[in-house]
Amino acid sequence: MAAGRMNHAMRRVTLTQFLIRRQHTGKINADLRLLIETVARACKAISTRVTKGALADGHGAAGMENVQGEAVQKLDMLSNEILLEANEWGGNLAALASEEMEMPHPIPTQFPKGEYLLLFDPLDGSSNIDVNISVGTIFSVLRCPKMADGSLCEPEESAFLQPGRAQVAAGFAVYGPTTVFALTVGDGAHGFTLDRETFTFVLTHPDIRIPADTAEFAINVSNQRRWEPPVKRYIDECLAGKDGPRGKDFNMRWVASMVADVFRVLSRGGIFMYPRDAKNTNGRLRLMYEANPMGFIVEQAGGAATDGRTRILDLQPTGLHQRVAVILGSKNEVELVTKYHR
Ligand code: AFP
Repeated sequence: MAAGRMNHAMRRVTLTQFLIRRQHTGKINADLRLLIETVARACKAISTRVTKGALADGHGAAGMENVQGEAVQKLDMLSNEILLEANEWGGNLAALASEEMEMPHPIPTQFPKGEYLLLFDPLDGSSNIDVNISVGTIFSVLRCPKMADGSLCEPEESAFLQPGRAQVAAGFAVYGPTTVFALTVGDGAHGFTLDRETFTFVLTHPDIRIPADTAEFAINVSNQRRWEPPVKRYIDECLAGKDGPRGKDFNMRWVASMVADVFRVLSRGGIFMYPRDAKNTNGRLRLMYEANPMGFIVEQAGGAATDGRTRILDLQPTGLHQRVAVILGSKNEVELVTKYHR
């Protein structure tokens, strides 16, 4: 080995190298590789703005509401703009959809269109921005349906309403003490940490595996009085600890940023729950750009994701912004909660 050169095994793998390898093996094509790299580059730009915090004019409300009727944070809108501007000219998308936009965003006529549909929550966990708690970006990639003659269908809302199992790629960035980009293209789940010296994403969490069992649950307990019986039973048993039916003590975490809670589950196991309840009768989280991408990456890491009764990825969407109950993480725990629902 030439003096001073790291051997191949020691050299760090960048996101680009990771994606080029999968293009060479035919797992992904050039358009999908470009799409993922473009989303990752947009996440770096968002990370830079999030890290500036109150030093830039990024904090506080933007003085408007989004389709969910939620007060939009300035960073929400900025993150949405960053993702739109990064992705609309590449020639690989038929349209984009975002939590921040009621209808799909068509590709401007001056740009070529491609076969993919990109959906995202540009800044998830917005209520945590001003208090310096991790937030993130979640994305999902579908193929645009085609007509009988092979031409792309009009990329209106109905083109997006595909079950999560149709996703070709999904992932998220979590802007925390480090910025991590978690990704699946259908052959496992992998994490990349942003090296701020070279400003490149480096593979740090190859082939993530979620332990099938856990002693850690994540739920917003302030909703307890509104939960359905199966959820009440499951959490009560966790709280009963080693003297109860589970025979072991449980720990609790709730960051109120799905990206942070899910990355913890990917990293050390756990069960994350935002069930339907008397107030959130369809759950709080959005199916198309939160539950589906998270469900895909969690399943690819050996975990499970249901709405309490049905596999998330098998749900047939009826609306771009529809909400859904989410129970995901360590397979054996998710199966126990799902059994209680049955
Ligand atoms: P915001 O983006 O409005 O902060 O909501 C974040 C979120 O969609 C998800 O990231 C969290 O898991 C969940 O909502 C937190 O909900 P609660 O604030 O009800 O705990």
